[in-house]
Amino acid sequence: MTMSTSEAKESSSRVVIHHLNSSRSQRILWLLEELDVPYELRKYHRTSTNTAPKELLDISPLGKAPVITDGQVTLAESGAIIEYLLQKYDTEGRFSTRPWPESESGWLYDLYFTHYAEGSLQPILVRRYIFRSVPKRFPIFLRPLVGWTLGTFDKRMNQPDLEKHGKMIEDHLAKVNDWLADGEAPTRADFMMSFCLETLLSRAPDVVGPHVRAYVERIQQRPAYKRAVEKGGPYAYIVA
Ligand SMILES: N[C@@H](CCC(=O)N[C@@H](CS)C(=O)NCC(=O)O)C(=O)O
Repeated sequence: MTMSTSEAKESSSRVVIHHLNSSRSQRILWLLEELDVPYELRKYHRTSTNTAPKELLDISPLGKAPVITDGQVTLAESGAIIEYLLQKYDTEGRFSTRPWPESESGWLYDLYFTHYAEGSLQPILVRRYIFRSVPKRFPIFLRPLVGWTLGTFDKRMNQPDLEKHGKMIEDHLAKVNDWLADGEAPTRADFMMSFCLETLLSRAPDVVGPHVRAYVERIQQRPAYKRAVEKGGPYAYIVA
């Protein structure tokens, strides 16, 4: 799956991003545009059931997006990809926080939100998506019953969680400058959280406060982000 860092640094490769429409790989496209490194974009389209096409299984064993290749490196998992690209290509540290303990709070915010994105927030959003989409897979006469049952679970399980998460992120964004780590440029936490907050806006707009909305708009207004959308193709989570 991977190779050693020294081998990776030595290879004079070109990054290939395997991009699935309206997916987490938008994060990676945005980062690549910000980094301004040459890359090759390979596009994949979701199937009629919204899953990834089988071709992605030829790239990595789980068949999910995003995946990158860079010389002999093949790497999946958006958090890992973001760390890898920053480590290798952000040589001036434009998208890094100052390290601990020089910048105690920014570093900790960056650490926290980087892991929180896929570890805590996105699973609830996926759960909500599943609860809402599963009824459509049932025979038409069963849909109202399944829809009502899952809707009840969604209200009891997901809604209270989403309200707490929405408030926590809103409170955080209200006290920092433009970016989660309180710096002047986005950091890995912002690249990770971008997709989560775009999907939060789409799936739970009632829990989204004004700072979160402004933050998503700020991301989507960035020239690099706009280029990423232009190149990546239609993206379901544009708000700005
Ligand atoms: N935690 C992984 C999640 C990867 C993932 O589930 N990707 C979705 C796209 S947002 C996917 O490939 N879905 C299609 C499928 O499951 O078939 C990451 O952050 O990269």
